[in-house]
Amino acid sequence: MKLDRRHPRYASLLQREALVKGYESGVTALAGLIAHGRGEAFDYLLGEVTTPMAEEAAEAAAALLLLAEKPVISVNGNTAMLCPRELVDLAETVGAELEINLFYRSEERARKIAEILRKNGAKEVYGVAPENEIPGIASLRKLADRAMILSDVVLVPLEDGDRTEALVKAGKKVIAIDLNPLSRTSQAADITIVDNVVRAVPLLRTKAEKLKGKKKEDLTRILESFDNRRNLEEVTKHIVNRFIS
Ligand code: PTJ
Repeated sequence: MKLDRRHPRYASLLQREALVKGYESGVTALAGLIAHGRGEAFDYLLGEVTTPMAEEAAEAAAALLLLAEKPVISVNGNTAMLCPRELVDLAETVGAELEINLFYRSEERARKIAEILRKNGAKEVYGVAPENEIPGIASLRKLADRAMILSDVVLVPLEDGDRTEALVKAGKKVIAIDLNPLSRTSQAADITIVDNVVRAVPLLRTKAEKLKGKKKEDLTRILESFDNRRNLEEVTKHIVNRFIS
């Protein structure tokens, strides 16, 4: 179907179309479409814009990624369709590895996602045939490649609570991107950017570009002044206020 740019929900329709295409080509899980619908509902409540709270969280996240020694960006079937180029560009800006991690894992899906990332400029992609495990995860999300095992900071866009909690337990700093401020992932992460991945990933890169020349002490100061709990409370209040006003 040809989408009309003047349609008031053009951006949203584009995302839906990308995910439907992803499902038809075996990249996105069927449940990924449902997960996106839940995300859309929260995005609607946020006004489909990046809030000042998300800006603040993205700045802290960019500082953390730049301070990291071995950062990793986790990629699944939704993000591979929604923002592949942006993920690759962000990885390059902050010196992170890209690792595929799937809830509905099959090697074929992982290979297709790796192919998409490579087409978008990734030189190395981890997670196609992972041989290690992160303890404490009931699903196949437990599988981890070398990059994830060695990582100190992990960016998890569209994650489930189990793995977020397990990664924190394994001593990693976790940055989540999740439109639902109440999800277990949002609550368990060290930094949560409550925003749509299609806006949050490029925003993170812009913030990282701006902070790249800063001294370690300045980055640490940005990080230490960020309070995830307070940020999540402010986002939740923002949603409630939009509802009642
Ligand atoms: O590709 P796979 O096999 O790893 O499967 C991926 C899904 C998405 C099915 C899997 O990760 C899953 O079940 O996710 P959940 O537990 O439904 O969580 C998805 C979370 O992401 C929810 O809190 C949604 O609100 C949020 N979300 C959905 N779409 C977006 C989003 N957050 C940011 N941007 C989005 N576009």
